[in-house]
Amino acid sequence: MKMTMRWFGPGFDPVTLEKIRQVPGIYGVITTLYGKQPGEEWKKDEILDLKEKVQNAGLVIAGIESVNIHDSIKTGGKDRDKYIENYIKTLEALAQSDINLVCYNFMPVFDWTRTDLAKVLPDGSTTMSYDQKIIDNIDPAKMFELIDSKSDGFILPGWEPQRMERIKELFQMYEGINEDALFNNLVYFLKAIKPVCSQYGIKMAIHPDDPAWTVFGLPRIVTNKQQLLNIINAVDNQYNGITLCTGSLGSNPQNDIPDIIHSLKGHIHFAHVRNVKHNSPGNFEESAHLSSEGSLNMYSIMKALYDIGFKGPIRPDHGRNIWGEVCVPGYGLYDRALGLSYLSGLLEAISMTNL
Ligand code: DNO
Repeated sequence: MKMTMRWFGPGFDPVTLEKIRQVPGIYGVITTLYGKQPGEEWKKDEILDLKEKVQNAGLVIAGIESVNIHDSIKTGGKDRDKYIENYIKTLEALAQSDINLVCYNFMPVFDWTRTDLAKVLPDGSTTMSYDQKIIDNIDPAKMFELIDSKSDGFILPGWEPQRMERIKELFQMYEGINEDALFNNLVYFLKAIKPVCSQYGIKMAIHPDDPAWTVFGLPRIVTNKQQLLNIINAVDNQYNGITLCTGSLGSNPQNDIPDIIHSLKGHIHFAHVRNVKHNSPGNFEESAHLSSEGSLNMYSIMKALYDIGFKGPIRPDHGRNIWGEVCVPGYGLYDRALGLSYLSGLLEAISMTNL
């Protein structure tokens, strides 16, 4: 497995590449052109420029998170082919820059959703949390204001202000789109990009919906083992894979993550490994990575990844905010570095006892 950390890129991330480089065991970063809007084409020179910055810091780009999908593709809108064409050009430009892993999601309107970005924990650190009762009683536009007001001025992935200005219009686009329609639109997209992925060996890794259930009445199609298998089986090709995100899938206690890992063997292209603490049904928070701190058994998760022979990029995910760091919520250096070291330790112990 290749240990990586997410980096939002110059001008967006207060964590520098130089600092990431000093995390022991680090292989590379997972990054993106953060300023790009969904549907916009990425040019090769912009990608190469980003790549050079990463290489100059002694790291590599291990994958892109994310190339976001335009809502017209998700809703099967009349101009979806135009946006798919742009997506294909972007994939070509990435492959021609030797980048062949792309994480994306197919969540309607919002990316991941939290109701508090800075819940205070007993040790004085803060973390992101989710409470379904708040979602059930808030208008989505108000939800954005709440998130935005607590983001310390940083732009959160999927909650970009330009996008949220259009929230009413976005909700209208999804009127009449049920789970079947959303799924068919995903399959249409995957079939359309299949030739370019096959030609260049590009691995597409769909990210699970977070939380792993319906929010604001919007359809969700990536929340459990069966839905993940449906996606893999619909377009069976090596390029069509998943991002195994333990925190997203783990938001639902019904999801048995080691079982999902074994069932998806050969289709996991990328892994986000973090813990989550279930407080009550529909209420959870993002704990520190250790098994003892949350509800997931992190040893079993790492062991399952090891046992299926997963060799791809893996990264710690959302961390708590500790030691007064000023950072993108969930993406400070300190707690993620602790998480990475912990995951590396688990992996070292697992591989040594399996020699
Ligand atoms: C949250 C992330 C997601 C993820 C996208 C992938 O912090 O895990 O924003 O990057 O859903 O497209």
